Amino acid sequence: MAEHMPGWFTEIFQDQGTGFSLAIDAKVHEENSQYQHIEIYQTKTFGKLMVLDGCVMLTDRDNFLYHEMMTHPALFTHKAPRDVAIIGGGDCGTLKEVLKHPDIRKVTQIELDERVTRVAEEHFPDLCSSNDDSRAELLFADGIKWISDASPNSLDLIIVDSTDPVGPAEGLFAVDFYRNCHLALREGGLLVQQTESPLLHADTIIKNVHADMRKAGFKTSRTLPFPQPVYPTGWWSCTMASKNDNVTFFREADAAERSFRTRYYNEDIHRAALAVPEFMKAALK
Ligand code: AAT
Repeated sequence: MAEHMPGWFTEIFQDQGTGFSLAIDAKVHEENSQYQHIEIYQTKTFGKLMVLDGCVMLTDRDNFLYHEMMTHPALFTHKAPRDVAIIGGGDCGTLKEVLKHPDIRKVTQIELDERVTRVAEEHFPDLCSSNDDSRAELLFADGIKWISDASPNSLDLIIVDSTDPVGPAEGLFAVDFYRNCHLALREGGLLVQQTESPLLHADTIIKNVHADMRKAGFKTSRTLPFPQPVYPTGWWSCTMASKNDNVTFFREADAAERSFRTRYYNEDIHRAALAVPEFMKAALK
């Protein structure tokens, strides 16, 4: 949903009876790509804002919360991650966080819409600052198809940094997709996916994601909540599943001694994010 009051960008969540607004200075870019309507705004207090089909994707100010939680918990849960695939994530913020881990050998990003990446390169240069890393490969294709063609036992971690489960991202929230991920992962492999708002979606999307991941053969799964002020309810989640290990154990000492800077993630945040609120326990029973 577009602007309502002059000088403000507002996203209305019609079904939930809520909305989120940011004061803006100007719309600095707008285009219709082959796949979606892309807008960039200069906000007054959150830096730049990217909007796809009327839905907030990210801002300069708070994207570190999401991108750090989509990456570091999984990377410190896996015993020795080397080869990573990111599905979606065209703004390259997830890619940048993964590449902070020195032992990563290769990261393949499969984004549907090349224009998202090109626009991010121009307006979010900081997020794209690792795109030239020799370990990164940027592909522009449908992640659902890509994973169905991936070699078995070729990946340690798959990160699904996609839009909401409608349109092109719908098939990323499906048991067939998870089966293909399971096949592409090596022993000890992990899948992590953005899974919407715990408050709004525990009984629906999140519950189904767990059931479908288990159906596809994943042994354990856990939803980690984290704050994300610009997404509906301001409270978001990722769900992590393991091919054969317990996702609630992680390399705590390595997380504590990490060789790179983070702004949200640390070993205490990781431990805290593994705690399951009572209503989530009830929803996932
Ligand atoms: N890093 C936070 C931003 C995103 S954008 C998600 C990306 O997923 C978009 O660029 C979109 O083009 C891409 N995408 C959607 N479907 C597919 C697909 N099938 N294959 C590959 N890429 C895809 C996440 C925002 C979360 C929104 C929360 N409300």
